[in-house]
Amino acid sequence: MFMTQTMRWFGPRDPVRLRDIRQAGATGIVTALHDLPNGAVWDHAAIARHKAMIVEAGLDWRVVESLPVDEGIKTRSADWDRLIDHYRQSLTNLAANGIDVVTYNFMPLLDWTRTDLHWELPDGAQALRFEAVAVATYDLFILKRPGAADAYAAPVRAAAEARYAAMDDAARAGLERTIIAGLPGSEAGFTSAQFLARIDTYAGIDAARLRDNHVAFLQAVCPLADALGIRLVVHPDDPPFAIFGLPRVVSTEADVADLFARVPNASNGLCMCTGSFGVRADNDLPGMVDRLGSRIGFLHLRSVQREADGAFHEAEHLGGDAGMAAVMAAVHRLSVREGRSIPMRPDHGHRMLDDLHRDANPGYSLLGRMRGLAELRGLEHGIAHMATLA
Ligand code: CS2
Ligand code: MN
Repeated sequence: MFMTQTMRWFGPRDPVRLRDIRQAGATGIVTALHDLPNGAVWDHAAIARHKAMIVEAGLDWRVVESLPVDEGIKTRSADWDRLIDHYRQSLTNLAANGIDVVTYNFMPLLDWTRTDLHWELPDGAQALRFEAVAVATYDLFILKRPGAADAYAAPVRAAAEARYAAMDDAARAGLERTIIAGLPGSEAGFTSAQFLARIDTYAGIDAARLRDNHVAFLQAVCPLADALGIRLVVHPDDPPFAIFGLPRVVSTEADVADLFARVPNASNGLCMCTGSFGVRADNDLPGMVDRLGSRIGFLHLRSVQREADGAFHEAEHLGGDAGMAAVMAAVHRLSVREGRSIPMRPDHGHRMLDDLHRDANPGYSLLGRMRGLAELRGLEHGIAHMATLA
């Protein structure tokens, strides 16, 4: 039983076309109704139209990524009931269209965050990179968040100060854009003034409160998802630690194990992202696949290379720190054990070859993802074959 190979598609405006994805060897599509604002109901007809384009191209809409959880749900604001009702209606309409894996995340305000979208590798390809000093530079000197100084050790503050002084206005604006303007697939962008105001909405919400709010959300939607046969899979925090003083509560194996203990419903599942979890050396990725197995409804396979001082960049899929062969062996064991073809995507890829001269969403150019998918597919086939000889 092999994984179901998919790629993410951002809809008709994505420079990568459905036909390209099909030629890359994927059979499934991961997508969302990207034009709708957070909190809106995904109506049946709009889902059906989106699906028809995919089917027309010979592909299958396998996974939703993401059905965004509105900030009002994360903060338990006054319109919580209405927003939950919208979420439930969207799930119902997705199920009616035959879609049964729905990804979401529970990160306050910011979805995935990087500080450099075009970091040049020795071979001339470009990778996404995260640098803690760049975050501190933005936080302390551009955002000027009250209390930010307490969040950084003295050497990081000093490095950030020197960094800021050496940047011209364009470089400062570029850093701001990269951090808060919203990456592809993230749900909203901000200006710094808006971001500061939104950070305030989390003033009384520490990690314990955010966990409670996450549990309340799941308790409100999982019984319906169970009945619809939908797996709701949470994507881990990226990066997997608190930034800008905002709590993050889906960063470790213990975090997700706690979530499954508190909300045991079958629909409460995980998007196992080896890139996001893999930023932390204390996350044992193959062990997580073994132990969380039946909860895993979707796989994001990619690898990061950890660097000094809390920085990391996205490595080749079989390189970096993930230890992809051991992860894949665990995935293979899981799919054999459960007789299940788990949907996967190569997550991000390097910008390389002709894609260096073409527009694409950062992380989502075609050729780097095609390379990653091909390597992962080959690895799985090799592991499956060796298992038959053992
Ligand atoms: C990111 C995230 O993993 C990723 O590629 O693009 O935007 C991810 O899709 C969301 O956090 C899932 O809700
Ligand atoms: Mn991911």
